Amino acid sequence: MKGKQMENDSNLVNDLKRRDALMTANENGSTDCPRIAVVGVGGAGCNVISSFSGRECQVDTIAINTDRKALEKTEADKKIYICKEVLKGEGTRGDANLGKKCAECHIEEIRDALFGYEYVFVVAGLGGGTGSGAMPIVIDSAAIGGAETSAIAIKPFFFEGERKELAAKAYRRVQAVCRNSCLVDNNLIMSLEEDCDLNTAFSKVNEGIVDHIAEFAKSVEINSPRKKRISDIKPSRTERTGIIPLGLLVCA
Ligand SMILES: Nc1nc2c(ncn2[C@@H]2O[C@H](COP(=O)(O)OP(=O)(O)OP(=O)(O)O)[C@@H](O)[C@H]2O)c(=O)[nH]1
Ligand SMILES: [Mg+2]
Repeated sequence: MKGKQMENDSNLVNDLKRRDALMTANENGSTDCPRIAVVGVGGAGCNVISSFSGRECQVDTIAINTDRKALEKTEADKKIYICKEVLKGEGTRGDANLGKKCAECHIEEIRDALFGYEYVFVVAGLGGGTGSGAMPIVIDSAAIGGAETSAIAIKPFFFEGERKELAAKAYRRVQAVCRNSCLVDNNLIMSLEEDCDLNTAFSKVNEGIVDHIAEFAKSVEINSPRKKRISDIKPSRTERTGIIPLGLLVCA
């Protein structure tokens, strides 16, 4: 009981420290505009984050992974390696419990990175271990820091076997912590694009996600300081330009 009390006290002290840091930032005038972060979790999430590189988009990108090499290759404003105490840097090899444990071990680092954002998008591929296990923890951390959160979860291909069931379970855990969640189905790209190899399919889906978030960031910039809601931008299904609109890839 005493231990629990000490843990609560220490969480409170950390929250107060974060709030102080945020107020100092505000006094310096550095957070005038609503701040948006996009967090990629696991391999697919980090690939989406790299796809922001070179795009005119007013967001901070944060990559979180248990796979050291994949994280090194990711292009992001901030990287959080969540494997130090639990694994050896090679990912979880499909174990969502390990993915969850890794995120919990680094919860303070994740909360600090997400504190003070108005909007946080969390993106991950489901069916593996890191994204499936860590995504709900990351969403929760962003919400604790005061952000409105949106989850963009990627559903694996039909041919990926048991990953489909793991992904379905993981998505239920995501929905339990995030009202604004959508499931982007990798399979749908195959019905829209003929002769699409795996890497092309991945990058088209990833670009669709980047476009969707960029559209939101732009509308926040235009409407600022009037408060926008993430739920105002439903993935659109109508237009079809060079890149596939996210709405065409979202399943129920
Ligand atoms: N759209 C898209 N989907 C991807 C990409 N990479 C992987 N996926 C999908 O995401 C699912 C999860 O894979 P990863 O993200 O690599 O898994 P992880 O979260 O890193 O998990 P572990 O490596 O097992 O710890 C896969 O089954 C693929 O269907 C990508 O770049 N784009
Ligand atoms: Mg991985």
